[in-house]
Amino acid sequence: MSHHAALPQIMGILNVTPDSFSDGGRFLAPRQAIERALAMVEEGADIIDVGGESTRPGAAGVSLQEELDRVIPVVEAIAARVDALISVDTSKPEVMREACAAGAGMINDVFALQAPGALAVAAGTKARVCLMHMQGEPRGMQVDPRYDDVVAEVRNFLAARVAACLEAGIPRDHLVLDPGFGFGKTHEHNLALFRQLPALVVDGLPLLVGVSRKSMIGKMLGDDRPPRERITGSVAAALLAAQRGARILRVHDVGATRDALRVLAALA
Ligand code: 7PJ
Repeated sequence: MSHHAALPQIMGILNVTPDSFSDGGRFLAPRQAIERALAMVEEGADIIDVGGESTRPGAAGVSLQEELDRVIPVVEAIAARVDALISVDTSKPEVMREACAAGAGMINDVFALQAPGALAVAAGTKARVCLMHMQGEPRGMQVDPRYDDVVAEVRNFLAARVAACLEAGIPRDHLVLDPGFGFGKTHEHNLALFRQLPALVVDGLPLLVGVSRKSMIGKMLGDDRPPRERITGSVAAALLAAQRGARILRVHDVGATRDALRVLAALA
């Protein structure tokens, strides 16, 4: 047993947006969001990722006040009730600061702290930081993504963002890296990144993988079934990511993912 690598942590997705593609609107009210967070912790979530801005392809941005109003009450309420790590999925420095003050211990930023002021705000918290790669911005990112060498380019971007974080004073052991599946990538780009996951590790930093219910899973299943019918495929991909060294799995379906990881741990 002891020679086995530790199982990855499970990050449960808590959308507090009215327009999120996978469970749109269902968890908007704080009370429902809190119930959902408690249920995910019960199912085995180590981290709860609270997001108030949809980053689905084509999504429009949300105002600062709207995002604060969605996210902060939920972070506060969850922090008071569970000891899972609370992550805030945002690109706005003000939301990062307020969420951390309200009890978040992780900043999950699909823009990898590139917004003006984000590096300084993150450095001023004690939070872990997930740096994700995205080509372009959500509104147009899936129009015609192109790379010469997607693995090298994603890795180089992440390495540059690590350097920027260290320069800003964020401790190295707070950093997590993420190739950003589906963010400015074709299906072939996503497959190349997934197959070469270990090549994306920079300085031994942990990788987060988020493929849950995404269109890349839908494509592999050979039809255009809706996100809620991609659960089994998503769990299969999560298992493979775990075997390839992912340290955090960002998922909608916490209980199913936990069961699969337990089987993996027993049989690996
Ligand atoms: C990701 C994310 C991801 C990280 C979203 C969705 C789209 N954050 N936020 N990684 N995806 N770090 O959940 O399908 O892959 S929103």
